[in-house]
Amino acid sequence: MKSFVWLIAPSLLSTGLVLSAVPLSSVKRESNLPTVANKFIVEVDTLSSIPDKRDLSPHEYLYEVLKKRDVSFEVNKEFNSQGLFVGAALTLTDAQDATSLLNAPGIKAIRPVRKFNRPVPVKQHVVTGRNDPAIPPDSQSTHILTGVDKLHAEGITGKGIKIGILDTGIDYTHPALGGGFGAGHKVIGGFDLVGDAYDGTNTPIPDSDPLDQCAGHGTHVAGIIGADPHNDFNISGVAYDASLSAYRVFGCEGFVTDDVIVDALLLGVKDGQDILTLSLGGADGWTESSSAVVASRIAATGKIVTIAAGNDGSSGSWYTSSPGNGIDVISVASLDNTVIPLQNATVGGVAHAPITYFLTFPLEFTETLPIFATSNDTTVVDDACAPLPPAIPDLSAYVVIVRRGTCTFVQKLSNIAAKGAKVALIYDNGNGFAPISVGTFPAALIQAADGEFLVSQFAAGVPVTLTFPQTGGSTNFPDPAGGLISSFTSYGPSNDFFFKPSVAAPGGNILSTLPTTQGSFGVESGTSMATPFVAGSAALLFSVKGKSPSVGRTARTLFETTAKRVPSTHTDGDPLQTVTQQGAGLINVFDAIHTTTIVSPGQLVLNDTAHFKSPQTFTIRNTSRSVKRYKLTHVPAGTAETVTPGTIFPALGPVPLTTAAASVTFSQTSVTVFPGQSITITARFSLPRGDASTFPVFSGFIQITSGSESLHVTYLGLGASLKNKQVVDNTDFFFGVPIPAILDSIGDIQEAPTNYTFTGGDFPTLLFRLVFGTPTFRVDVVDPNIKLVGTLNSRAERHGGPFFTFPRPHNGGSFAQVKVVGPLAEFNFVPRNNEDDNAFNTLALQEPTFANGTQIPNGSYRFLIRALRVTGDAKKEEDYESWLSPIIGVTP
Ligand SMILES: *[C@@H]1O[C@H](CO)[C@@H](O)[C@H](O)[C@H]1NC(C)=O
Ligand SMILES: *[C@@H]1O[C@H](CO)[C@@H](O)[C@H](O)[C@H]1NC(C)=O
Ligand SMILES: *[C@@H]1O[C@H](CO)[C@@H](O)[C@H](O)[C@H]1NC(C)=O
Ligand SMILES: *[C@@H]1O[C@H](CO)[C@@H](O)[C@H](O)[C@H]1NC(C)=O
Ligand SMILES: *[C@@H]1O[C@H](CO)[C@@H](O)[C@H](O)[C@H]1NC(C)=O
Ligand SMILES: *[C@@H]1O[C@H](CO)[C@@H](O)[C@H](O)[C@H]1NC(C)=O
Ligand SMILES: *[C@@H]1O[C@H](CO)[C@@H](O)[C@H](O)[C@H]1NC(C)=O
Ligand SMILES: CC(=O)N[C@H]1CO[C@H](CO)[C@@H](O)[C@@H]1O
Repeated sequence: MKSFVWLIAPSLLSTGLVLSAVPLSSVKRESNLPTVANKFIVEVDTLSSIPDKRDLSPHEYLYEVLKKRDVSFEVNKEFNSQGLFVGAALTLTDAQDATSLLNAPGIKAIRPVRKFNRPVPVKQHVVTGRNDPAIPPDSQSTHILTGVDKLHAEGITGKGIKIGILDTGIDYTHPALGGGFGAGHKVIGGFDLVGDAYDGTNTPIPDSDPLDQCAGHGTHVAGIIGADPHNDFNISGVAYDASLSAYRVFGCEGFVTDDVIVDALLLGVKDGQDILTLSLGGADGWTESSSAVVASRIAATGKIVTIAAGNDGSSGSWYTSSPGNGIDVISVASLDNTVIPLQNATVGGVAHAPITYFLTFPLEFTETLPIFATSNDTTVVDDACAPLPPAIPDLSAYVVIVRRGTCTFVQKLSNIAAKGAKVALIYDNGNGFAPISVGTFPAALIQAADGEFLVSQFAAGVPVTLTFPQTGGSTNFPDPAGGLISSFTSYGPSNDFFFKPSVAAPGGNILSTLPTTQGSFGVESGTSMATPFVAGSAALLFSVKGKSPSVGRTARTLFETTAKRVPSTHTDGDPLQTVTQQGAGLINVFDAIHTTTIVSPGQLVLNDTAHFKSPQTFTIRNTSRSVKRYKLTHVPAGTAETVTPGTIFPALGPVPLTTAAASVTFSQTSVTVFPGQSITITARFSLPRGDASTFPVFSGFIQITSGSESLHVTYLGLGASLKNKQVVDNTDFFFGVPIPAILDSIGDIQEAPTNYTFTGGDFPTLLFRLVFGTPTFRVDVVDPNIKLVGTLNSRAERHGGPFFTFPRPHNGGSFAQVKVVGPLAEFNFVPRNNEDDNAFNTLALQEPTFANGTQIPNGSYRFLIRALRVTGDAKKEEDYESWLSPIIGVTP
């Protein structure tokens, strides 16, 4: 969605920090954090070390611990996958009770349950139900880009490999997806973990049938992996002989929670899937959600786990999605296809080449119709924005030609429809050739030059006609952004500097299967589409090298080291795209499978200046039968200025790049490696010059070439210290008034001491924004006269709880020396906010209770908020940013 906004309104987004965008009155006085209140996933350690408990099952032990502590709880789900994850999803009556588990022996971790939105394709052209056998082999272009076509030519199609898809299910009735379910079919199994009615807030109602006919997303994903060739649309999946299983984790609407994803992941492992693929997630920046941790552990056992990097590119850096942030998983970026499958109209009455219009399937008009231009002036800016004058005739027998601009497409089309028009083409005014939103009226965008040609012919009185061929009109339109990283791809790295995304695959403008109830085929864009491409590629790898854990564990390195570098633009001399968006580059599956040089590791993480890790080493292994001589060169990528100069705000995407590069020296710049031999190279890095206040992430490649063979190791570092990055927004930029702030009973900023009765809507709400992720965000109730100066703006002067996580005790250190009356809430690994769909956080204290549910005694207080900076020490007060609220009286 966001990249769509970007297409329409670049001027709004590129300056980004223009507006005090959000009126305070739009802030709802309720809590809006992205987790489920009172739900936790508790992980139980091995019990062998706990005396007297060896005979209990881990779950019996957990419940015994809870009962002993008088915790009232309900079990939502038990997980019992030895070596991967043992524990349970619980709902606690009182969230604060979770703290009582913290120090219990055998309890390994307690994590809040996160929500993940349903994957929304960035753009989608839904099919009208037409079958056009002449649609060219679209997926072929993506296969050619990545060497998959050559593997298919060698007969490598993924036979014998099992892939589990966690998504909205699969429409296995689709003829290109095998037409059936169960043994002997393409879709061999799976499970519906949730049922149609599940929306993320209600109880899942599982059943054994993962059919996808209401959503469609999983069916598109499945076709990218597994569509059988020789279908009407001449597309094929990357690994079309692999066996698929559908784990349905979304209902027809809404979102999914972590506990369901963990359950589906473990079920996939139990069913013996070789590969698990997840085209889902939520912007995060941290590696710590339950599903990210479990997905990473599964990958570490030698299965291949591919997960979308996210579609939040317009929000800038440090914002890749979870569970794709899971440390050992392959997080997938999207590359725009080189072509977009579009339609041609035929021109009559004058000799002229066909005119391409921006639709995947033809406009449903079989007649040849003359054209009518609503204006003869091709520079008019507001063509057809006003009702058409009486002089204009009935338009029902024409193809109406209108210029883009000033008002919405729908408004123009309503005006021409009022004159009886039945079909229209809108010509571009320089905004860009792209899909447009036309409501239900049959219309499409054409390019400016084509529109100008048609209008000039019309004005000259030439009787030009247009025909929309119902078959044979489709064309592979060269995408101007084709071969570049899709602008919607989320930028990494993670806040704790893990290398995300890992690699890129084609994900922009991908033709694949849709449910038979939705037209059977369609074009979609998103990292959701790139992810199954890598899953299919992994199946090709397993089918050639054998599906051993060692192949699985080294797959990411192999894909990364054989990937192809992607530029930031098609302009010569512009830098390569930052590794924070392209990862190690576009996968080349042919090279990954056939290389006779093995380079490892694939990623060198230099970390920040305070933890700078140089030198780094890597090895080159020659697995061919001949002696090879390798040359090493440094190929820098663009340095991402992740923070807008002079501000504390993340730079919005496309993130500005500079050419300030790190320099690298090698222990050897050319080496001879005999068959069977490996050699280790040391690389010493020095930081690029640059303004540390822009938190520049520099990156690039160490290229290793031998003859025509070329591999690379990809590096990533930060020219600043993460601990210097401010996390809490203390500006007035967003709301026109400085934040953090307390909103009073009518939603105004509280300035003076105020008493709250906590009845009839009279309660305080904390409003804050994070401009960077924080490992710990904490709110305490303190004495109004506390001697503490907040590091952020100081002023002269639960349904509140329980919230999604729980305040941990902090023993020792200067943090613990700040005297508090009691904690209100603590949140761990909080993602930063962005500028649109996740713009700020609110915490409504509807009841005057501490985090543990106990009443706050009548009296005067202040709220103290503290946010730990990344890499800060949780025990050190000086590593937190803090803010003291005005005086809040509790006078119920
Ligand atoms: C389908 O693809 C094959 C191979 O790419 C090509 O030879 C054939 O002409 C295509 N068929 C159609 C109907 O486009
Ligand atoms: C579609 O039209 C374009 C522009 O005139 C032309 O280059 C292309 O060859 C046409 N494609 C087909 C399949 O006719
Ligand atoms: C545009 O040109 C056509 C053909 O010359 C003419 O019939 C028509 O009146 C013109 N429209 C306007 C608004 O001038
Ligand atoms: C970067 O350094 C910090 C601080 O030592 C550490 O917590 C983090 O794990 C490091 N990141 C990586 C990817 O090694
Ligand atoms: C708040 O209530 C306290 C105790 O009833 C009272 O002393 C104080 O004046 C009140 N403050 C305001 C601002 O109303
Ligand atoms: C709840 O928390 C408050 C503030 O820390 C504390 O004073 C109180 O004793 C706690 N209540 C219980 C039942 O633990
Ligand atoms: C707090 O004040 C309310 C109303 O003034 C009173 O009813 C209540 O008993 C008081 N509670 C305590 C614990 O003092
Ligand atoms: C260490 C290693 O992988 N050596 C390989 C190098 O190439 C020879 C010849 O193909 C292999 O036999 C070795 O296994």
